[in-house]
Amino acid sequence: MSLTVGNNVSGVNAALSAGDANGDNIADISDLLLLTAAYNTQQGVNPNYNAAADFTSDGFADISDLLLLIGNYNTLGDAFPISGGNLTLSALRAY
Ligand SMILES: [Ca+2]
Repeated sequence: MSLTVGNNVSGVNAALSAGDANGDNIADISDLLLLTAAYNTQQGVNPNYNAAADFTSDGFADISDLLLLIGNYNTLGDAFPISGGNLTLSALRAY
């Protein structure tokens, strides 16, 4: 299968690791640092809030996000061959 970023994609089941704040398809120390910088913040309230580190998408960067990151620590999401690299969370968010 080959996908091109920028086109609509359907019928693709891809598992991306919750805990991947920087979109490199692995939950690791880089993501932990991003969550740490945004920890205990709320969307629209705290300027340090980072939606990319809010893995539960509930508007809070908090313990629930940390638990997801810990649960997936040092794990890779699915990789698909696409032009320009692998399918990543940041590539999906660009759609
Ligand atoms: Ca959250």
